[in-house]
Amino acid sequence: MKSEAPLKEKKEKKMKLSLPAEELMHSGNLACQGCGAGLAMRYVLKALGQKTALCIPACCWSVIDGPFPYSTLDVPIFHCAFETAAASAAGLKAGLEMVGDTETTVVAWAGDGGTFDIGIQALSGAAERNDDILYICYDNEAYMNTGIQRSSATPYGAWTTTTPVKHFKNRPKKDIDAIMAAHRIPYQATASIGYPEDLYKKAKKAKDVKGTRFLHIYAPCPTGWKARPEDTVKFARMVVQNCIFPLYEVEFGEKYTLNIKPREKKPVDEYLRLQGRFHHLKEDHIKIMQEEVDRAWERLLRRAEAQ
Ligand SMILES: Cc1ncc(C[n+]2csc(CCOP(=O)(O)OP(=O)(O)O)c2C)c(N)n1
Ligand code: SF4
Ligand SMILES: [Mg+2]
Repeated sequence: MKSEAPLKEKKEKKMKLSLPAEELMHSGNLACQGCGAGLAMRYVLKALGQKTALCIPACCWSVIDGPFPYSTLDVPIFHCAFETAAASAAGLKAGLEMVGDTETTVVAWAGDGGTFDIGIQALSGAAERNDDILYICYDNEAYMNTGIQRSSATPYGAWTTTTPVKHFKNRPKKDIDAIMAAHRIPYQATASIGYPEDLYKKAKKAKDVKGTRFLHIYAPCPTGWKARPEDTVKFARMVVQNCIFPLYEVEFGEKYTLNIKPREKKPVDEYLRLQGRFHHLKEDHIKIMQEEVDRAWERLLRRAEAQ
């Protein structure tokens, strides 16, 4: 019995996050059980605070928020057309400045489909002009809101309704972070809902930078991944430990900082095994995925260590 008390204490200590208690996102929202996108918004708003305005294009989040006049968020939202998140945010920021508001953080909040594919032209334009916006992509690796279609963020091997098992996706995920780095914007980072403190820190840092900032947040979707809702946070930690989704920052497209270097790099197998979208994969496919992850990880290490 003696050893149980310290063990319990240790467990509770481990679970305690150092994020502010104030919530700008409330219960009663329409996210599915275990939705990573919900957690992403909750953590980001803790960092950005009340003086925030969101531009949200068509995506799960335009539904999660609730039907007008209800809203789960305590900040204003402009629901914009799918391809216009960055342009709408840039316009909103310019408009606010015209009326003397220089403080509000204007955020374009879009899914991977709205970022990697459909909104990439507006995003590239805003980044090239260095418009003063914070662009946040919550990445659930498919077009979820319309029923799980493949996007260019969908990883190799994944099942979606447009990449059925016999024709699973045979192209790798697009490297949006490299594309953004090529724009030499002042600040960009990857983050995961499995590491809330790291995510919070990056959102806070991004808030205070002037110019275009880009946050790419890994946000599992149990519904679209055919996975258990209770595994959402587990996946979001696994991808950092197996280097599928490393956490790093880039300043001006040049200075790479690696935030978490796993002590022991885990293989990708277990992560794949827990998700129905990968159940059809054979050993050879997993080998291809592992090799791709290894190559990308080595590339990132070289960039970060070259500083
Ligand atoms: C121009 C246009 N094309 C297609 C749609 C239909 N549509 C609405 S949401 C959505 C999926 C969005 O996917 P993503 O950006 O990844 O966000 P998620 O739903 O995964 O959160 C699609 C295809 C639309 N609203 N407008
Ligand atoms: S479909 Fe996925 S991303 Fe959309 S609300 Fe449900 S869990 Fe969240
Ligand atoms: Mg998506």
